[in-house]
Amino acid sequence: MNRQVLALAASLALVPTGSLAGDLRGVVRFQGAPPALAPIETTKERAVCGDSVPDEAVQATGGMLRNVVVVVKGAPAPPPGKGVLDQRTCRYVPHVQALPVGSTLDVVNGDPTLHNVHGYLGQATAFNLAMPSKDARLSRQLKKPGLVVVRCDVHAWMSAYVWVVEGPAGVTGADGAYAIPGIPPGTYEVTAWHEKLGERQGKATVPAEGAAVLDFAF
Ligand SMILES: [Cu+2]
Repeated sequence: MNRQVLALAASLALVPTGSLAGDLRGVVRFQGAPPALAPIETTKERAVCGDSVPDEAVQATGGMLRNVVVVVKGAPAPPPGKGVLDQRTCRYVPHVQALPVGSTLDVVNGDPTLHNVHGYLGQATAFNLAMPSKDARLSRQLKKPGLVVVRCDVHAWMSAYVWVVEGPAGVTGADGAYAIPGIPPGTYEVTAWHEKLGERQGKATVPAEGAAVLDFAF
């Protein structure tokens, strides 16, 4: 091997192989007294839906905010995966989720009644699925990035949010915490989104090993 080839081989050995990756984690706090949201009264099919469903718009317990979507901009998206959107007693479960672009969403009807699952990407219809029977299951590929707002054309109170993301993402749990693994080392802009409270921006430097911590407050 001549010198040039050796130098090339040495430089290639320094190229990250993708195995170097850190995590981003943190908590999202809710400042002030959380709003007392009254249950939403159902208006039909109470045998299936119950008399009311919880208002899930702002879920803050102990100062920690649930259902915030945290997205790392500029980092490669994880490979497409699979998400599930279930319908239980005329609610969507989960209420908020984030999936890499290209993922498949399995929509399940857990209720013995007709739900019409209507997903909007902006003003456009992303999917529109009539699901008349219990345990019906339909799959749709989420080909375009963006926020898909899901509504039921039968039960006006039903809503869910599916973020189709182009970067690594996580959603806060009831404890307000999120964790996003497998991010290549670097400095990134990070966005935190909440369905009612809007967006917050942050910046994080993810190490090659271990975790960066980035907290948000709404
Ligand atoms: Cu419905």
